[in-house]
Amino acid sequence: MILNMLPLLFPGTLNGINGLLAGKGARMQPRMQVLQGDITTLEVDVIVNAANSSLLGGGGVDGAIHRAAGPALLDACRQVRQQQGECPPGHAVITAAGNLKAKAVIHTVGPVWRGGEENEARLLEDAYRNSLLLAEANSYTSIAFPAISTGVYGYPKAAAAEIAVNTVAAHLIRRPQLQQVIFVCFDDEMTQLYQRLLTQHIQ
Ligand code: AR6
Repeated sequence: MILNMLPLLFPGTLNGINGLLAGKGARMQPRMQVLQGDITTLEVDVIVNAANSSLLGGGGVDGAIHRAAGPALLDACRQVRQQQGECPPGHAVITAAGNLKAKAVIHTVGPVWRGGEENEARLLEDAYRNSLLLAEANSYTSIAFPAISTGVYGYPKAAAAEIAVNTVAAHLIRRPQLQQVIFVCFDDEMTQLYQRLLTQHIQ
């Protein structure tokens, strides 16, 4: 269940405003939004899974997505594994979504936090960017992200949120296809971090 909806503008610069709004005139909507709740309940084209390289499930949001999607999702992940092997950090793959309301699941692997000197920031950016590109390549227009790497993988929350917002904003300004990108936060702390980041960019 979505606990709280906090749509926020993130124009960045004046030139960026048109790049970060969907629709025209009075109907313009922010293309980036923050929601607090369970990502598995969302009715968007794509939900992103914070997976591990095996693609065969795990705990956290990965476990929740597999539970909600049912065994068809694991079967689909196994097929991807057979075809292309493990998914390295920063990469992304797409599958059908089983019983979820979403049409597809993009499984991306964030970096394990090892103190910040092991290319973690670049890998986290890659995870967001490759997920966006894969959604576009499959003609989808809406996508929801969890806060990749900020649970079991231990990435500091504030730094991860900044990378998430900056990477998505830079992408959307250049590319018109994705009309809605939702950052789904599971707890109050993460929600406030995203809210603050988006609000700062409005000023
Ligand atoms: N909806 C939205 N966000 C959620 C949900 C949910 N249902 N459940 C948890 N979160 P994590 P990681 C948030 O640990 O750090 C798995 O075992 C959570 O509060 O799921 O990338 C994989 O198989 C946190 O902010 O992912 C990998 O082995 C965020 O999702 C490993 O964990 C990510 O936490 C990946 O670790």
